[in-house]
Amino acid sequence: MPLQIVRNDITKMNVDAIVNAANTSLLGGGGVDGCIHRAAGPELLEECRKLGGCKTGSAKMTKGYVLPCKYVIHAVGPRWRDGSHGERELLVSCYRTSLELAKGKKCETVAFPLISSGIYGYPKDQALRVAIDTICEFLLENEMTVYLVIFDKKAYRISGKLFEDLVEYIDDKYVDEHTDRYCERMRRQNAFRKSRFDFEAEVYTRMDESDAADMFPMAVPKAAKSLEDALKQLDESFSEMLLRKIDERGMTDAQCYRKANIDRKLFSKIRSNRLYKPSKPTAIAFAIALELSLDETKEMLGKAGFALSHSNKFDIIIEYFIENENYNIFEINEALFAFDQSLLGG
Ligand code: AR6
Repeated sequence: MPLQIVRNDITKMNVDAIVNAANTSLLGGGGVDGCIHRAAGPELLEECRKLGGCKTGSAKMTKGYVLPCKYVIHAVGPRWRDGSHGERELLVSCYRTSLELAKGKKCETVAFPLISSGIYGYPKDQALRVAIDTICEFLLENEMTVYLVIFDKKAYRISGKLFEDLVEYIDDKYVDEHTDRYCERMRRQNAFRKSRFDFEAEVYTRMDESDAADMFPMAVPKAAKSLEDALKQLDESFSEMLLRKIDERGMTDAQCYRKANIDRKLFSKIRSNRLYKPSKPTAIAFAIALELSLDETKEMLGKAGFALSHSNKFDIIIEYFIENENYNIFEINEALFAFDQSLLGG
């Protein structure tokens, strides 16, 4: 999954490069900068001394020393004043410069903290949006896995309005379903019908065939086809539907898997195996990338053996976004994260 949002201490990340939220002196400080210097050992500071500082909005690279990563990219984010002093442009430039430096060293995996969102006071929701937008823009053109490391969960807050809408939507669909007496009655009736049918089928197998057919017509097995016949009637598979939809949408494969936040290797596996069974989040990620309607999404999920139900928040959140024609996978992931659900992607 090219962009992953994780909760961790960035110094523990096993990646090619981590990014430090540094200051213009590059000589260390508090926050994540202090953590990185402590974990990397004194040689990091020695190398930093030779760099001659760094401008706000830019970044410089050193080795990782005792850290598990090969490189540390020291990016200098802007201090937040009121948002009208070029803060956004400077923050965008931090992410872009860091990503270009990582690319120059052929890094395949890079981890970022939420630059400027601590001591420098950039509002966390806005810092997060800048980070996601800038990283995604880069990933549309480049193969790399980028981790956005969120230290405290409060940083990962979807906008108040979206949060409220989602709570309402979940209340409507989920809470109702879980408290509605009618639904509960139907569930029990279905369970009863099923157990009665299982019982009849069990008796049927133990009785003489003609007697049993008279007594329990429901339990009579359907005429069996040969296995070969049955296999010839295989429906379009998930992989086939995915490729068909990509063509219908006039997308390239790369446009689709990048938009789905799925890595190329996983896409190739799906492409080359018509019976490949993806995970549910992967299947949904493709449905979102293809901007499928709710019915088409259900059809595509069905081909991978999944369904959308109102019995869990994950499904309801997905349905909410599709119904509102919001196919931004990163916004969906923000919402899923806020409700403690697993995220979309590979
Ligand atoms: N791993 C991941 N994220 C972390 C960690 C960690 N170990 N520690 C803190 N964060 P900040 P800034 C998060 O203050 O706002 C320094 O003194 C933290 O929760 O480290 O860019 C520099 O020398 C926050 O969301 O960086 C500069 O003077 C994010 O990292 C100044 O602070 C960034 O918080 C830079 O301030």
